[in-house]
Amino acid sequence: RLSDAMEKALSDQMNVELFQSHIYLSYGIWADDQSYGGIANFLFRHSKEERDHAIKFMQFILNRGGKPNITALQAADRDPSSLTECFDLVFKHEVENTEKIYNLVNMAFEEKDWATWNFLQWFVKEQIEEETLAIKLIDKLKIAGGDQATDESLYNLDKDLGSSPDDA
Ligand code: OFO
Repeated sequence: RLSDAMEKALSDQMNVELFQSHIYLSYGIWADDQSYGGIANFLFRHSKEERDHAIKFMQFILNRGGKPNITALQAADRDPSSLTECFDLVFKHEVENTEKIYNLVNMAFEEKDWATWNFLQWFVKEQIEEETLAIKLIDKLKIAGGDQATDESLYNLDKDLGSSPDDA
């Protein structure tokens, strides 16, 4: 069974994942409103992934006899001022989340809670992929010309992100 401290920490992380989902949703709304329909689509897809992460935490806590607790969600950040800022913020949020996952791994290790430690390894791997993906986004935008990109290169980037699978 989970320790009380671990149950609370995993439940908190479930809420963090819901917040991540919230953030991607808000950036997606911003992008769509700026007429970047493809980028919005990418961000909306990712918002769903973050919700799935929350559900994984929820399910794990339930399976181990605990009870997760849904807390109030913090409001999403203000809108980004540019695509560059939007992608930089995506990266920043992922890095912060990685740190939270590492703290949990450390806690599982200290408690010798190997079931939780093993469960968290999926997230360790996932965070590597998500940070790589965020770096790729930043690079793609740089290649397109960053905030000085022409309409044509932004059009192509938008089209590319609208259809490419998240691990592309
Ligand atoms: Fe993008 O993070 Fe969930 O884990």
